[in-house]
Amino acid sequence: MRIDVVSIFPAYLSSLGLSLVGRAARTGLLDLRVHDLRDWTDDRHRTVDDTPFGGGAGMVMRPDVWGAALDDVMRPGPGLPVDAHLLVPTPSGQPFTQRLAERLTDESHLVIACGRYEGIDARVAQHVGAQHPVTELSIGDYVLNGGEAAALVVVEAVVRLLPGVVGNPQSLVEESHGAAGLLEYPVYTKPPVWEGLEVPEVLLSGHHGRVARWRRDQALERTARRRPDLLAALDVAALDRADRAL
Ligand code: 6GU
Repeated sequence: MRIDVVSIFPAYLSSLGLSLVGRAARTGLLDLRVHDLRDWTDDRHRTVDDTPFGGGAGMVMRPDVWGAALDDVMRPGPGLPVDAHLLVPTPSGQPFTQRLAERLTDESHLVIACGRYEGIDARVAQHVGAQHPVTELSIGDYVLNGGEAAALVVVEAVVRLLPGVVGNPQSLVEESHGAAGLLEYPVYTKPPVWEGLEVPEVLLSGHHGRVARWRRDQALERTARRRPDLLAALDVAALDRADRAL
């Protein structure tokens, strides 16, 4: 997969060179490139924003600069995948979920446009949308200063799902927001007593059936307490079938 990120703070994205994403890039599973939006300006001050039509506070990012940047970065070329998909992180986007991350793993080329200030002139998404899929997405119901932190989130969530990136694919199966739709159960390691706190007895029992039943109950209880919205969205018949299998 190829991923291009465009930002006025390319250094913000330098952590993508670390850990699992960095290794995926070094081993060739991922072709990751970060660009400075100001490389597409043509004035001495390298201006990327201007005042909003209609008035109001703050500044809006200029369509001409973003248009030039995205026309270049999204253009199919030698060795470049044909259809790039543009992602625009914004608090007014559709929710970024595990399901969306899974769908994005089917893309061969993602381009992430990180806006700042009050956002990017709306015509940029229209212009790119005439040639490419465009998804405006939000990573949660809170406001950030720009799309960079969201771009880090999206890249990590998508890249860890690519074949060969996570060492043990089984660790992708049981996690929170997996297919079961439940939060993950609590986990423990040695020592069995720490600071007077004991690991639940069932986990030391060696009884796989009881362990599986306990974990399932914990996942259900956690989900009910912390995310009743997730529990309400689950298919009751599917829940029952999964329970009877234990
Ligand atoms: Cl994706 N971008 C910005 N700027 N703020 C956000 C966000 C994204 N998601 C939540 N808040």
